[in-house]
Amino acid sequence: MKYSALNLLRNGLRHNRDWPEAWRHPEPKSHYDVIIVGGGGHGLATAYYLAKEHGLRNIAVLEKNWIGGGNTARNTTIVRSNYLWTEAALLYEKSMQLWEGLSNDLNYNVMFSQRGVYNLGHTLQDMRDIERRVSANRLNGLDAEIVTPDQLKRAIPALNTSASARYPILGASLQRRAGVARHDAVAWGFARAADALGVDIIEQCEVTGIERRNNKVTGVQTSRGHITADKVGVVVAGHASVLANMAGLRLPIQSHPLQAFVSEPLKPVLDTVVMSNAVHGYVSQSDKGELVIGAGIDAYNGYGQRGSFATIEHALQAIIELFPSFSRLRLLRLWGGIVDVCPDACPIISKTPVNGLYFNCGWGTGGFKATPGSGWAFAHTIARNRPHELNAPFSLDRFATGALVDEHGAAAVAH
Ligand code: FAD
Ligand code: PYC
Repeated sequence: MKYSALNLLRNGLRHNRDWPEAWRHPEPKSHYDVIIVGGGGHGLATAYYLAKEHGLRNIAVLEKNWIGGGNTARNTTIVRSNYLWTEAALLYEKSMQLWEGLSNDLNYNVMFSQRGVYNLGHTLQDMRDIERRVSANRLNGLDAEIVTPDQLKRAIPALNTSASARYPILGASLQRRAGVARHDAVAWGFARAADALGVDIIEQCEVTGIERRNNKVTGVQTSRGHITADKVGVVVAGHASVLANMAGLRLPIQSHPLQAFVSEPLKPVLDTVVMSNAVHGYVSQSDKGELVIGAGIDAYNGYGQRGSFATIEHALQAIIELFPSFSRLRLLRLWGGIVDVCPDACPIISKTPVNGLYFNCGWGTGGFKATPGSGWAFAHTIARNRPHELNAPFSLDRFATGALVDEHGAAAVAH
């Protein structure tokens, strides 16, 4: 580890005075080889791997607000790779492997904590699905196991494993390498590392148009002027359809609000992540002590970063069903983000019918875990103008050929 406790102490005593900027704030140049639209984790990771793995240097990330202010900072930080189908499992597992070395690679502590993720089963059908997914995961070389209610009770004492519960717990899948990471740190770490490789990170710069000539991208219009580019990669999560529209494209995506909330902080009570599709809620405990809770998307489409109270009530019922003692806690705050959902609950990492224009979107409720892998695969696709074998199944043409990868089950609670 390259972190220095002495440095931390020195800066703490100086009240952070004289800290250098973590990344520069350059004026936009008139031309870039590659423009990445969207300064969330995925966009920043793409720029970082374009520079690091493909040697490109003349790159800009254009962000309409501040970096990491979108879903990157609004998610509940669950990282896992236990998807059902080989195509998805290998993509998310690539990401998991990058997570495992990310703090060292970026020289920035992203606080990746492999505390395990449990997916509970409450019915015989749940248990059949769990057995199928655990077997498929193992065949793909992923760590996955099935645990019994007794094992659950020992591992998670606060969980209600009583056989007389309204939805008794029959067992669970467990991925031990799964866990959580500090979301802001992921954005800041990628930003600092990309900047160090010469990437221009330009905040407060909204892309308002995508320019094309003879079916080839030529640049973008922005709130800070016109910028030309040889290639443009769009990674704007919930706003992918808006950007696609600027280029005359239509994506098979629906945008929905997804909410989450935290309780007041309490002493350590839950040292893992618990998710349940059946009662429809999930919970973990943050380093600050807050319980981090969420559930499904709000069913309607919209771009407002808030949702309905009915969804919150439903999620809390689920959590109190699982952890009755949590009923004594107060909620501290709640928020929403806009997620972009594809018909098969899988992402799009793809070239488009416009030459030099690429889209990375459709991660729906589950893209945080994919941040490094998504950036890595998208960088390959942009640099080589063809997908890597890991993301080839997630090209746009699957919606024409019908080769969908249905991950509604493994995409889990939030869908
Ligand atoms: P963002 O961080 O949203 O980045 C996109 C950026 O594009 C934004 O900063 C936005 O301002 C910018 N942008 C948009 N339009 C323009 C424009 N015209 N010009 C310039 N910039 C623009 N995933 C998990 O794996 N695990 C979880 O536990 C999890 N929990 C979630 C909980 C909630 C409540 C939410 C909302 C999402 C959750 N997700 C989770 C999903 C995850 O957050 C997203 O899939 C992921 O963060 C998307 O990453 P991103 O970098 O593309 O998005
Ligand atoms: O994909 O694991 C996930 C997830 C949990 C909460 C939202 N998404």
